[in-house]
Amino acid sequence: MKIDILTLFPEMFETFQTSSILGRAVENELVSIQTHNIRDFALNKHKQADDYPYGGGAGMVMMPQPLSDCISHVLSSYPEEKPKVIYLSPQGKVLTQELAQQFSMESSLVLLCGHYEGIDQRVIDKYVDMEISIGDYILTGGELPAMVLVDCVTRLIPGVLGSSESILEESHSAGLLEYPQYTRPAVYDGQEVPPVLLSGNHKEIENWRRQQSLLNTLRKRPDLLDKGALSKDDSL
Ligand code: 4FD
Repeated sequence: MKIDILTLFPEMFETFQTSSILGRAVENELVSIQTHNIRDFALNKHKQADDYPYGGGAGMVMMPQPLSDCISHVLSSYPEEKPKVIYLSPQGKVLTQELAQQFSMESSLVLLCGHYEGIDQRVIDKYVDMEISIGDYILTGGELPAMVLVDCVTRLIPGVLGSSESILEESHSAGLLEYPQYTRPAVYDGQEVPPVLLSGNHKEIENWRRQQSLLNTLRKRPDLLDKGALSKDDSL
């Protein structure tokens, strides 16, 4: 997958795309990330990319010209299938695992990161296919939301996760919270690992984990149980 990110702060994406699982995915060419500095498209001599809002009010608005020219430049590198243009904004549809799954099937994505009070509405009207929010809170810019989207979409691309990080098991517990995890030693600071996990009985372990997932979900996120996560054999 090819991902273009349009931002006033491309440096924020440097460690992000060279670290951890995403760094490895980039290295293995399963994903490529290009950042574009919107300021490079400003024509005025101060390289200004924001201006005061018409009608008055607090804050600044990103000007249409530098952003439009940056988007046109990026889209012109796709002569065939045009990628979805996604604007990260508090007004967007809230990102879910299901949406991330849909995005992971795309061959390319273009992400617009707004700053200040956002971007001129005419750019949204002309170019944006989808507005996405990562939750009901306000940040200083769309860069962190863009990273969240890239991270959760990238890990769904086949080959990005190794077998030990597999997402296969996640479908088993779809819509539920995870069961608790333990690693060595078997006794730590006087606290024991649940004995069933040391039993070697795979059926028993699977049943225990399902029960723990259900209990976790009931206690912490009961709202999820209404959304079709329960199967006919579950009982609490
Ligand atoms: N909840 C989110 C996205 C961006 C953001 C911005 C308009 C402000 C939160 C457009 C206003 C972008 C989110 C930048 N804050 N701040 O996903």
